[in-house]
Amino acid sequence: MELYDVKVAPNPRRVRIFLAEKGISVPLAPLDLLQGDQKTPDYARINPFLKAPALVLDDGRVITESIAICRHFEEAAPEPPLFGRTAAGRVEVEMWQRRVEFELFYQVAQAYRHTHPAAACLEGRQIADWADVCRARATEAMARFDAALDGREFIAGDSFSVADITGLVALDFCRPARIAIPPELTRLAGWRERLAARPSAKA
Ligand SMILES: N[C@@H](CCC(=O)N[C@@H](CS)C(=O)NCC(=O)O)C(=O)O
Repeated sequence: MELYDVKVAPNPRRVRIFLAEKGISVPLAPLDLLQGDQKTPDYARINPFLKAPALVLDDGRVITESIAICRHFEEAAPEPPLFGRTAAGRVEVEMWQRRVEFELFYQVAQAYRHTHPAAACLEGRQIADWADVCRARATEAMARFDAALDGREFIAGDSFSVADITGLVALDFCRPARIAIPPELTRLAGWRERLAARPSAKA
């Protein structure tokens, strides 16, 4: 088994944090996106969508998409459950995972990709106006997550989940995306601090 990984990129980090929470160790195959490792013919055979991470299993199957890779490890090692323990819990985690991914993480990533000089080689054409739209959407979403965190330790309820992992990665990526976290969103800031304090955050 081998996990194609990028040390500085947020999607591969989601998988590394997930693995750290599960206590699973997987050999990593590092890619350098700025050198174009994801666009080589060899990597295109692994992931035709030219993105990282990608997990190659011992039987040759390939899993891409961070959440699908996390799901693979959840099925292989159910404890601790990071996709919810009960039926209702799994529904709740799915809902929040998708909300965090599309309302926050995607917006932050797009703002980064359309403004940061280092991302020019990834995006081809950077559109500053689109980055502004995404920044505004990310900031609006932050206020909604802040409200949702009222009385909650974790975004999907009482237990840490994959939705929290996506949230931490998204909030940490605000820095290179040049998105400020509004200081009045104290519940959001507290959530981030709690997640960042977990040993897995260093993965
Ligand atoms: N939906 C995919 C997104 C993967 C993705 O966008 N990965 C980025 C790194 S965070 C990448 O490989 N970018 C390379 C490129 O855009 O050329 C997932 O969840 O894994």
